[in-house]
Amino acid sequence: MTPQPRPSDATPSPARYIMIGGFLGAGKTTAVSRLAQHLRARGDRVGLITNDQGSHLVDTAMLASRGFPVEEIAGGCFCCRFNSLTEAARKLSEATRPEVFVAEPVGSCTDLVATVTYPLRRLYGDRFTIAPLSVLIDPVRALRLFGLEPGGRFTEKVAYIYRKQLEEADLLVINKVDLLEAPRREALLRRLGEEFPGKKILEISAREGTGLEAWFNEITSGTQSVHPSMSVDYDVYAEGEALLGWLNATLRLRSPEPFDGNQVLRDFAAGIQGRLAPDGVEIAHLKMTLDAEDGLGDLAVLNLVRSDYIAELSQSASEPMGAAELVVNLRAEGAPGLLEAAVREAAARLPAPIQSVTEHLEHFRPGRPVPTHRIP
Ligand SMILES: Nc1nc2c(ncn2[C@@H]2O[C@H](COP(=O)(O)OP(=O)(O)O)[C@@H](O)[C@H]2O)c(=O)[nH]1
Ligand SMILES: [Mg+2]
Repeated sequence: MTPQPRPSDATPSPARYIMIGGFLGAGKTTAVSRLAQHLRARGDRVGLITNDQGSHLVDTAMLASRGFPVEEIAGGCFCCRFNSLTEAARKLSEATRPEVFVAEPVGSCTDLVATVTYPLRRLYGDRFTIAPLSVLIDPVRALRLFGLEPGGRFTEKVAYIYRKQLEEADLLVINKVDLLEAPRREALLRRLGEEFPGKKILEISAREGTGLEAWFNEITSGTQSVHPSMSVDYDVYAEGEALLGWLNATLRLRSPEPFDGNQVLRDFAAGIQGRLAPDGVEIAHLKMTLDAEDGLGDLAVLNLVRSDYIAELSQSASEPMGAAELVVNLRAEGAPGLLEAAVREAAARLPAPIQSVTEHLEHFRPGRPVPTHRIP
């Protein structure tokens, strides 16, 4: 008698692959977390894939702390480490067989359709259904980039990458609408409509949860339409990426007297900000966590997404701490050596009796992007 296949032996139906792009600080991780919660609540198994040029990531730790299966691809982008992406999906499949993968690419990457989603479809079309590519927009950053508002901005080659990200989007998703009054919102909508005619534009606040329903519908039910890939000048792209400095550091703080971790984190960010400002270094994203190693294991999380903005504590520690691990992820348009000096000076200025030891510090400029595959 021929054994009947059990349901688990049947060829699994393709998993959905959702990619949420957008420049550094646009709100990708916040949105990924929201989407993952939404999918889990409706009963889907989800697997998250994070990606960065460095290692020791705040994002991965934050998503994992919410109980989601996460694989991190460190040390290079999806497009240049395509096999690591499929390997990450395989590992997640082995562990939890996700029905939906949600991937967050590096915020300084573009050309993701030609180098990631088209190759995925061509090589693994039986395993993945590809959702439309969303590109998240920080509206204040965008208003400045389009010259609609004054304020600190990136130089031309970094702005080239930013525009290319928007150009290849299937869905332009203006995030952080809670920050904008109607006239600024309308000005940005008008400009995006002129620059990218016919493109679908959505408005959300990943933080407050507004507009998410309509967006989630698009990415959980639609599929990416196929059209010729956009043209990209890889010399300009590489030069733009190389203008960005990247720093990841882990410091261990100790104090014989308990200290206010939230204040220490704020002062540390202000120290970095103050040190970089005179050199005209535009901060793209500074993320820090302070993880208490005593007491309740409190965690404080800080974010800063522009040089002239105020650092925000998205999560506060509830008790004073005496020992903690400080993780710093800093991405800015400036020399990596300057970023290092700013972090070291902030550490040297920690108030007595706090002592710090730097356990890990890497700083670099991303190398030239060389995609594993590119489908024109
Ligand atoms: N005001 C506001 N801030 C947001 C929103 N979404 C994300 N942020 C903040 O933007 C900063 C960067 O968010 P993150 O998700 O880490 O961005 P990523 O670099 O694109 O992954 C954090 O301080 C977030 O709390 C939003 O809808 N409104
Ligand atoms: Mg992120």
